[in-house]
Amino acid sequence: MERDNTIFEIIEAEYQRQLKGMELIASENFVSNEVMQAMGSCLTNKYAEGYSGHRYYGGCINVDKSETLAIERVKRIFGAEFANVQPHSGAQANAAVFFACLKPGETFMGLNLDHGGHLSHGSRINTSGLVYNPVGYNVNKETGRVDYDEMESLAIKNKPKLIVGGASAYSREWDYERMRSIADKVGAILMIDMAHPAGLIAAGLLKNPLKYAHIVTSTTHKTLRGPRGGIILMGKDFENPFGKKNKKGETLMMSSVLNSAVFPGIQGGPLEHVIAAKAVAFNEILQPSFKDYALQVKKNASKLAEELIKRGFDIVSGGTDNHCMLVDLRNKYPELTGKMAETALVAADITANKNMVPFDPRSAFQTSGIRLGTPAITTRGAKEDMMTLIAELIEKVLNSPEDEKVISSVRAQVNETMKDYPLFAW
Ligand code: DSN
Repeated sequence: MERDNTIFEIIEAEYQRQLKGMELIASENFVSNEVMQAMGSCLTNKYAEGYSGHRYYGGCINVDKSETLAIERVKRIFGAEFANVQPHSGAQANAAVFFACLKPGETFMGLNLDHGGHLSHGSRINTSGLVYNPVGYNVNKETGRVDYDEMESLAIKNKPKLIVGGASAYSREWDYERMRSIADKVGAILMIDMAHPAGLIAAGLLKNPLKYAHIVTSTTHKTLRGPRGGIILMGKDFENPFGKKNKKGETLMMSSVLNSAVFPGIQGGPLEHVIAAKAVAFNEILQPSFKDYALQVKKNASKLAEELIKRGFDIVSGGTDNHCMLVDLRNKYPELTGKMAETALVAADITANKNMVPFDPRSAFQTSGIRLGTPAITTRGAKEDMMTLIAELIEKVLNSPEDEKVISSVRAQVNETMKDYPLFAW
């Protein structure tokens, strides 16, 4: 059979795009060669429905070992008593927790999408918002931070069975302790989706939600710098409070309810090649160099926010505690939408995404903001000095978003600069 050049040419073009550009999408990163090799391995050929030692297929001796290793390593990283490494993505991990904790129509709470929340936390166009009954909480208009007083009064009023914390576009630390006390007050399960800051949590630079939440979910490909996928963790296992029992009439532990919710609840065969790649990434996270990396991600984000503020940009909440920030463009460029900004920046090989800002008068397709993050550019070896350059280049492009000459000169500078930075520098 002839080589499928068409697709490999597309892959090569994408590789060149990643190599030449400045990657500022807050949820992206670059994996190591070993993570890539595990993902592109023969493990993709194997069916392994079930869990290690209890599979529905023969020949699982090797994938049993690699899945067990992934579980042991991720438990060590976060101090977890339980881990499920099979979710195909963060949204699948969340869907499994919802399936385990809620019946159709039951109420849960999550941060509203247009205040930084995630589609799978109750958007009306996602199963979370279609099958269950979401009640959204918000950030405070003045501070740009989660309004825990509003969360508490909404919880008392709506009696949710599940309260979800975590976000897609939120640059501040969470008050997990307060959330747990709200959840306990109304008898709800507390689930934290730490997908965005998980790498900084792994490095001990942000609070560990496993100490406060009943259940924690994450992706593995953002700040954790692993393959695209999801995980579910618990700091401590507990008897499920929903009265779910096994055939002998014994109350099931939550770990067992969660495992069944992932498989056979919402997924079939696990992606064992991706699970092996998760194990490789978890081993990288356990090395001392990961802490240096995570610290640099945080320093770079603070520096980028500071440099943008110096140039008159508004950052929602006035700064960042983690790897990302939301830039509200309305003050500096009243006519410029997030969509226009994204298009102009991408044309200059600076990749970022448009994002709604809290209380945004524009739609999700236009938006008034852009979201920036430093995980990927830091993997390439960027330090604080590059953040000053990035802020300068962003301002230059957004001052003249339709000026081809400006855009091509910035693009040339970006491409020249990135020649000295490999995709994976750590
Ligand atoms: N789409 C991801 C993000 O960009 O934050 C979340 O799943």
